[in-house]
Order: sequence, then C-alpha cells, then structure tokens
Amino acid sequence: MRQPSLDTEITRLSDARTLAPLSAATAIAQDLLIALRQAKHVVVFTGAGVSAESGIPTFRDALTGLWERFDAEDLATPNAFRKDKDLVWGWYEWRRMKVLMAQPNPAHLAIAALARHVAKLTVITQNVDDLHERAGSTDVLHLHGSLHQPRCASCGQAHHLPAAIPEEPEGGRRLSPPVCDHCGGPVRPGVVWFGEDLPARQLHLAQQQAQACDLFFTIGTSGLVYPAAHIPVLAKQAGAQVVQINPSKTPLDDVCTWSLQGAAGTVLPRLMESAGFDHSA
Ligand code: BJW
Ligand code: ZN
Repeated sequence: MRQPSLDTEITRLSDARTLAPLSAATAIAQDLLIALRQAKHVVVFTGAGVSAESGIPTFRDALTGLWERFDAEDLATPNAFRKDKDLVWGWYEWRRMKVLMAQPNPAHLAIAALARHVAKLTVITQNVDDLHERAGSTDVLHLHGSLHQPRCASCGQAHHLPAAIPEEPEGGRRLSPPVCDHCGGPVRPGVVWFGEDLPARQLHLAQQQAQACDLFFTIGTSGLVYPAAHIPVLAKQAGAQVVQINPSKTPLDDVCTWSLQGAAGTVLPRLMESAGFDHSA
C-alpha cells in the first residue's frame, strides 16, 4: 500500500532510462534485498549526512552546511591554525560541544543493528563525531580523525580533555588551546585538515575492506573530498555492488547499482524492515 508521507524514491540506476522510480513504500528493489540478505561482507561508508538528523551540520548542504557560514580556509587547514590558534580551537570546541550534546539517530542505530545480520560489517566514516560508536558500532575506521582526540601540534602527544561538556556560544568564540603536558606546545583538534594526509593505517584498511566486500553502502556523503571519495570507486572496481543513500544526487551516482533517494534516518530503517532485519537497539 502507498504511504504518501514517504518521499523516498528508489531507482535501480541501470533501469533508470526505462523505468519510473519506484516509491519505497511500494517496493524496495527486490534484487537489492536479495543482495543484502546474501551479502557476506558489507561495508558502510558514511559522511556528514548520516549525522545531520542528530543535529550535526553537514559541510556543503545549501543553507545549513558549515561552509555556507564559515570559511574552510580560515578554520580547516594547518595554515589557519598557524595563523590564528584561538579562532580555530574555539570553533572546534563549539563543534565538539554540539556532538557531545547530540544523540545517535535511526541511521546510526540501523547501521549498528545491521552488523547483527551479516557475517561481516565494516564501518568507514569521514565523520569526526563518535555517533556510530555511541549507536553500538565497533571498530569504526575514522578517515578524517576525531573531535574527541586532540593532540599536541608540536610533538603529537595525545591530550586528554575534561569529561564535562564545554559551554560554547553558537559559532564558537576565540579560545586559547590547552598546552601539551609533555612539551608545552599548543594542542590542536585531532581532525584531518585540507592538505593533510589521512591516517595511513585507517586509509589502508578502508581501501582493503572496500576491495574485499560484496556490498558497499555510501551514505550521506557528497563524494567530493579525496582520497575518501575514491573508496566507493575501488569497491565497484573490485566487483562490489554499490548502494547510495542520499537525498541529493552526487558524483558517486555513476558507480551505484542502486540509489535510494532520501534521508538516511528514514531509508535505512525501512530497508532493514524490508529485508526482514530487526533494527531495534
Ligand atoms: C544526507 C542527509 C540525510 C544531508 N541523510 N544524507 C583536486 C582533486 C582531488 C583532490 C584535491 C584537489 N584539490 C585538493 C585536493 C585534496 C583535498 C580535496 O579533496 N579537496 C576537494 C574539496 C577538492 N583533500 C585533502 O586535502 C585531503 N588530504 C589529502 O588529499 O592529502 C594529500 C595532499 C597533500 C597536500 C596537498 C594536496 C593533497 C584531506 C581532506 C580532509 C577533509 N577534512 C574535512 C574537515 C574535517 C575536520 C572538520 O570536521 O572540520 O572533512 S572537510 C569535510 O569534508 C570533512 C568531511 O569529512 C569531508 C567530506 O564531507 P561529507 O561528509 O561528504 O559532507 P558534505 O557536507 O560534503 O555532504 C553531505 C552529504 O550528505 C550531501 O550529499 C547531502 O545531500 C547529504 N545529506 N542530509 C543522508 N539526512
Ligand atoms: Zn607536545
């Protein structure tokens, strides 16, 4: 039966020229459900869109994305930190506060639940929050670091932040970074800025897992930032079928077998239900 409230559309891209998109309420593509039920190794690759429904802003969405309001050049490069440490540290403390106040949403929970239904599931995220872990996913590969693991900018020693949630104004404020216990250098956010290498081990494992899986989900990412954006392509080239979940089109459309247009927090639970998988916490 049709449920008009669901605006999700599911299109098998190979059929897109000849078939109108099917409403998700009418039918989730049967061949996708079969692929999901039969998959031996599933990789879930996520971007900021997965945390959007937890109230964490994405980067590039029109009106709501961080880069609409803030200049990445001033905040998310090594040069920005060299130039104005207080501006950068204060902005990231505001971001960290937002994450600490947020809760995992149905998309994070469905991904964690999916691990109970497939022989092997690997989560690869570009996100710097810990919402996958708080939803119950384990061994998450973080390609762009973490807001929760700051380190010394001089000697690299990990810095432990107080457990309390910081109280920061909307958009952040100028705030001096803590100093390193070991060498007295400035502490920096533990994220990967533009022009910096991704953590080598995490990137290597992510590429390896992508090339070993049979079903690869790319969820809530614009697919614009490299080298992460190449990972779905590697999966496809190695023979995996690729599923995209995103309300918008992305450059990754071309590598996808199925594109599920909609919010991850709606589409993923529906997909789980259609496959007969329990997705309660
Ligand atoms: C929903 C939804 C819902 C909404 N449900 N979906 C030219 C060619 C190739 C590469 C380069 C190039 N020029 C420069 C580069 C390199 C550069 C790069 O890729 N730049 C591009 C922008 C062009 N890459 C790098 O610099 C990387 N390092 C590197 O390459 O090292 C080698 C090197 C060294 C020296 C010189 C050059 C190269 C490092 C990249 C680090 C990225 N860092 C950031 C910030 C992290 C810290 C922080 O949080 O502040 O990582 S940038 C930002 O983008 C963040 C994200 O992880 C990353 C990806 O964004 P994501 O997750 O895709 O978010 P959005 O906002 O883009 O998209 C959200 C999506 O969700 C949208 O599609 C929505 O539709 C969707 N959505 N709601 C499902 N409810
Ligand atoms: Zn140090």
